[in-house]
Amino acid sequence: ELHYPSSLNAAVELVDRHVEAGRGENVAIYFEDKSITYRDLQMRVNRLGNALQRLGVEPGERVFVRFPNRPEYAVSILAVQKIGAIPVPSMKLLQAKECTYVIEDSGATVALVDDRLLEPVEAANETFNSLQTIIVADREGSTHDYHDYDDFCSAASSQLDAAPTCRDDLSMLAYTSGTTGRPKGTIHTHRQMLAIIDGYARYCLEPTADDIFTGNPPIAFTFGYGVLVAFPLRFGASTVIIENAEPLDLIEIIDDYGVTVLGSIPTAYNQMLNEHADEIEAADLSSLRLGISAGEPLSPSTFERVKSSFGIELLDGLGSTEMLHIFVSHRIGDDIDPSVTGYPVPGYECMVIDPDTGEELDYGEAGLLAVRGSTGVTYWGRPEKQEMAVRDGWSLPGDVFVRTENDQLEYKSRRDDLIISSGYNIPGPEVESVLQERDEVYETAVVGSPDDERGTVVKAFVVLADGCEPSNELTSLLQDHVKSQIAPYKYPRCIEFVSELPKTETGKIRRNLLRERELE
Ligand code: 3SK
Repeated sequence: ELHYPSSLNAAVELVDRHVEAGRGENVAIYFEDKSITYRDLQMRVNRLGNALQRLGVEPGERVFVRFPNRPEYAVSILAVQKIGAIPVPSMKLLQAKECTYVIEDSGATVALVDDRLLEPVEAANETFNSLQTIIVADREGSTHDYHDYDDFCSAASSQLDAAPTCRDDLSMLAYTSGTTGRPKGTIHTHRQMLAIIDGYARYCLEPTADDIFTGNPPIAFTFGYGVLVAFPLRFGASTVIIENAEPLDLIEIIDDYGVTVLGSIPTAYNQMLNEHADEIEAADLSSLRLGISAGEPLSPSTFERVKSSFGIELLDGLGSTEMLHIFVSHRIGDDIDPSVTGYPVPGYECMVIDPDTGEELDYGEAGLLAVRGSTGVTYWGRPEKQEMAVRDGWSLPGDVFVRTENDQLEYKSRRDDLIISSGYNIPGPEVESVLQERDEVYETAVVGSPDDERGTVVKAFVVLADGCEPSNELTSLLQDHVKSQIAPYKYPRCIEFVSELPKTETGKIRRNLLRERELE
């Protein structure tokens, strides 16, 4: 169990501690051609924190934060935390309707926004007028009547004492990406912000101050916040933040900066492998010591291909916005079996339970994962969701798992992605992972589709790799491949070739949309 003093502020632990310890001149953030040291970062955080306090922002007040991946994102979150207020990170692709919902639901009174992402915030404010102040970082010299981020900060002092926050005070209100239905606000305390680092990152990644992190998940996604901001800063390491990073940019950045830890989602690893094999071959990637994959299940074939092309093992992580970060993973140095996700991270316990009775199931039996430990699901103002998500102190993230004989956890599917066909329980992602083994398959999503005879059949949506054309022969070949690799009743009776799959901004496949389409 992790212990923290009752007086605790996450921003102080991530930034000020390094300056106090004489590490102020070390680089915290690389961005474009700039190197931001820990001392620079502290001054930026302090200026913004002072400016917000001067504006009247009080501890506990919510501040909506909306940037692409840029240093302002990290500075804004840390400054809001340092004054005891609560950042509400926004994904950059949220449109007016979603911004309106999040701003209204969170009760945010102030917004810190990049000018290119301003429009939906203005539209939201026309509807509710709940934001008293909007502060805009001008990147394209646009004209507007709001506070200018740079002027707002530069007029303020670079000395700031942190608010006297306690470990259980709220320090982030993060919204789920809404794969199913409306996004839900999830709350996290200063203690939890540090516990994900001191549990997962410290033990599974073994970071040091010499590490250089990079990746392309949005900082608004708690996975990205951890990998690109919280983890490197906690260990006095550096992070390379890249705006709108394409998979090719990641390869170049690893080579240019000597990146040691890469964090991304399976789709981006597959894109690097499928579209940039030559660039991977030509680049010097020898600095990399490990990769983290989360957001979607990692297929064993992607694990193996990354191992042979990049020379690193990917640590697959099961996490969620509700739980703040990863709570099941392997550790660096484990003898990794890529068909399982790993062990509960230090600080967590997991059980696999019968969804109806809540009884713990035996090894080898598929059931709902229940988890408790350093973080847990707490929704912001959604008592009906809260009641379903937590049972007797155990959080139920909604994933179906099997516990193996050596106590590892093997992912089967999301509870909603379990297909019940002719009395069989078929995890859609398991079929996806087998289809993915074929070179013809670029990406796939497997869902249940209504069928007069069987009630539901397994249906695969397949995006083909470049140069492959849909045909009946290819359909049979893919079906036969599945039959030869797993129980034949799991094979997709129906395959539809599509040009792309619907995804959330965090890269999660929106299987619910595909399911709904099948029901129409
Ligand atoms: O949603 C996820 O998949 C996730 C994974 C790791 C860390 C954080 C999150 C939200």
